[in-house]
Formats: sequence, structure tokens, C-alpha cells
Amino acid sequence: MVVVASPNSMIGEKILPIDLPMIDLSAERSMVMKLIVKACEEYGFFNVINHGVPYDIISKMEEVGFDFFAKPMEQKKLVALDKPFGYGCKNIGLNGDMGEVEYLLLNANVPSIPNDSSNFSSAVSAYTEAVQELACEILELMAEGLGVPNTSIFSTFITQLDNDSILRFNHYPPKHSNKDIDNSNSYNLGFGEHSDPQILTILRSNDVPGLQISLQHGVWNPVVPDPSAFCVNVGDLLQVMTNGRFVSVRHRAVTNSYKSRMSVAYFVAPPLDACIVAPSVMVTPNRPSLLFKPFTWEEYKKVTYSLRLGDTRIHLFRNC
Ligand code: GA4
Repeated sequence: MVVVASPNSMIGEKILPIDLPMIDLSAERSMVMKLIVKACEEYGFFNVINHGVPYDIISKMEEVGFDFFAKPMEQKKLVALDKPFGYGCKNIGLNGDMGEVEYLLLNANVPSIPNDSSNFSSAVSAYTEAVQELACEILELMAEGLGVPNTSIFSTFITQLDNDSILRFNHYPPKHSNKDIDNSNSYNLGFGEHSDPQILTILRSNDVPGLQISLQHGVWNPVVPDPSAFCVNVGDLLQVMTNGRFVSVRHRAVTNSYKSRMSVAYFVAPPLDACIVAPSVMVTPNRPSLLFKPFTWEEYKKVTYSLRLGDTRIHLFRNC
């Protein structure tokens, strides 16, 4: 078990709950664009409601996800796909990171598991298609809100058939099965602090808390879970493509609850050969030159996988 000291006693670490901006996608478009841009600049995270993803698609996905994790370990371990895909327990990535989590990592374009005797693949495909559509809409709102002339500049990466998007189911065990025995503020680390390397992440979780974001070094902001919303966050590539205007904020997941938490993250990634560079409109008097050198997603991904989970990588691509 990976036990981390109590947040209250951990030297230099503060816990400060926040309410993320809650954006109603059914509201007036020009207002939605502005709110999204503001949230991406200030928090790198926001929640969306009235997102158009049907409730039954979400609940079927949740059901097959929980059914999968309820299987015996020997069966789950059989889902061993090409690295980094497949089932994993406690080992995160390829360089020795560990956490109190089990997960299933899938190619979002083929979100299936071998010997699928349940409705797993059909439920997960329906979910992925719906969330992909939502991601396209949000990326278009962002481009429009930023005043980028080509409003599909970001969303086009997902509509390309060879996009490298992935889907991750994370299952965090409860810290204790009985809330009465837990009077401490201590927590276990489910998924250690990191930023997401891709363009955008669309996360859905059940009603169990665990996600924390860090808006300031040494301060952790727990996010209140809302199963009717999606939690959206900026990834490293979007920070680069907005010339640093949007921020890819570090976050982590802790397991301090008495109930299991399941989150499902859709990570929007471009094709491997996509060139990542900010459009010229992002060079402004406030940001008079390109902060990052152009690179391909393949180059960035290679660096990501060569480092540890908590390492920062974006600065390796900064212009001097
Ligand atoms: C963090 C975001 C996604 O979960 C992920 C993770 C990936 C993995 O679990 O294989 C990484 C991590 C994530 C960043 C650093 C590297 C790669 C584990 C790790 C130590 C699927 C991703 O794309 O990057």
C-alpha cells in the first residue's frame, strides 16, 4: 500500500477545497466561449453540464466498467494488450511509478477487450463516440473564443482517423471499507501528481471524491465530484498550441474515501505525425514570440514515456 502522510502534517502541503467553474453548454454560445477561455486560463480545469451525452450511455459504460473490475484478478490480467494498453494494477507507466489504482487503458478508436463475453465493447464504443463529439464541440468553442480564424484547428486532430486518443478506466479502492474506523486525515496516493500530455482530457467519475488539482505549488485543491457533469482539463499540447495562454495544471488522485471510485478519462491526442505549434494569432503583445519549438506528437510522446509520472516535460520544448 502506498501511504502518504496526513495532508495536515505533510510538510509544505496545504489542502484547500475549490469549486471549479461550472459551464452550461446549453447557454448562449458567445458567453460559453468566454467562460471556457477564462476557465482554461485561470484553472486549466472546468466542469460542463448540459453536455448532450445521454445518461443511459454513461450509465451503461459505468456498469460494464464496474463489472470488469469486479472480475477475478486472473481474468483481468488476461487483458494484456500491446504496451501501454491493457489492464494494470498499481504499476503506472514504464518507469517504476506506483499507486493504489487498477486500470484499463484502451485505444479510443478500438475500445474493446479480447474475449468480451459481456456488452463491454459496445457500451464503451457508444460512450467514446459521444465523448469524442463533446470534445470536438469544446475544442471548437475554445478556438472561436480565442479568436483563431480556423475554428476547427484543434478539433480536426480528433476527426482524423489516425488520431492517437486513448480511454482510461481507473478504479480506486476505498481507503477503508468502514468509515467509522477512519478518524484520520491521512490518504493513500491513487495516481500521483502529473500533467496530462495530450490536448484535452474529458473525465467522468462516480460520486466519490479523489481528484485534486494544484493551482499553486504545495497547495492541493480537492474537486467535488459531480457524476452529471464532465470535468475537462487542458493538456500539455493545448498549452503549447495556445502559446501558454491555457495552462496544463498538475493534478493527482487520492483514495481517502470509504467507497470505491471509478473515473473514466478520454484523452484527446492527435495523429503521431501532427506538428504541434501555436497558430500565429496566439503571438500577441503579451506573448510576443513562440514560447515553444514546434514538435510532433510522436516526439513529445517519446519523451513522456521516457520520464517519470511527476516529471515536467513541457519545458524541454521551450524556446530559449
Ligand atoms: C498521464 C495521463 C494518462 O493517464 C496517460 C499516462 C501514462 C500511462 O499511464 O501510461 C503515463 C503518464 C500519463 C505520463 C508520464 C508517463 C506516461 C505514465 C507515465 C509514467 C495514459 C498518459 O498519456 O500519460
